[in-house]
Amino acid sequence: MFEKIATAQYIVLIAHINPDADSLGAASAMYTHLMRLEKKVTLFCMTERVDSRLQFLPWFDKLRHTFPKSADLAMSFDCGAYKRLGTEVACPLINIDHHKSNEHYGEINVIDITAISTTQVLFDLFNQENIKINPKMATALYAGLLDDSHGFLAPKTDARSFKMAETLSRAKADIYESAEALFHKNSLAALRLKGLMFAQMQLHLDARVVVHLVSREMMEKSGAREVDCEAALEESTGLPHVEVALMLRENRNGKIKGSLRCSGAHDVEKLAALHGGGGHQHAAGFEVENENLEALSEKLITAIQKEI
Ligand SMILES: [Mn+2]
Repeated sequence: MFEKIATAQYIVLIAHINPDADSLGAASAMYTHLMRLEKKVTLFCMTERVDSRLQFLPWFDKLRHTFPKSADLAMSFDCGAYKRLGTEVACPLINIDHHKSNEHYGEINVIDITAISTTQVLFDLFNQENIKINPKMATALYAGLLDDSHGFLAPKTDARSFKMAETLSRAKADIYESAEALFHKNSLAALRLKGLMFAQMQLHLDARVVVHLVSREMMEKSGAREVDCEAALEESTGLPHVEVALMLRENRNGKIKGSLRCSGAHDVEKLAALHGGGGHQHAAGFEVENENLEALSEKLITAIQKEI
């Protein structure tokens, strides 16, 4: 992989559509490394309205939304499926990821499904190559670790996660700013949406399944952004007895976005895959067309019932 980088002149770093701190953090850390190598680099993401909480990431202001035709190498970060790139990529592509469902669409695929975040895959690669991690890179790598481990609460959190956090802390990652941005700061709109979501939350199958249906009206009434919904979903998994949490949201494009969370031995990735989606065992998502919230919710509750 690093030989490929050495011979490339113009490299595009791709964060997935609706990027999170892991995807954009990994791309940001690589951006710093490539700038040091004096490469021409573009930080690319198809989504134009990127979650503003991610503004603390180094090079956030360098994000571009048009894929440069003249690039001779592309690298994707945290994109399990080719369609998550949001664009066609004609040049050679290096695919760096940690999703079990990764489609291996790259010319080179560096997939470590034991890693808690894509930034952990990249952290290991940097270490193997003795690449020095400066404070900017440390913050970007830490952000992905913190977000994908849900603040070191996810089941996959282990000694390797804390070892990486320690190394990045020593490398002067901005730990406080990452925590503030990703887990503490909240907009009024997001809090209002949460209120609406919890007021209308449904419990099914002896309260083992929690369902949130988020209409366009709720989004507009609260003024919240699509990304704000996930926080309420996460929180509802903390209820005693809840094993699976489902959220269905009407998107601006008329499609319905589904998000699933679960605990224990359950696997929501399988459920998401039934609807063309993907993710991880305990957190997965999908998007469907020509459905309505209630009917889709009933179908999913039946599917969940079979799994739990
Ligand atoms: Mn990830």
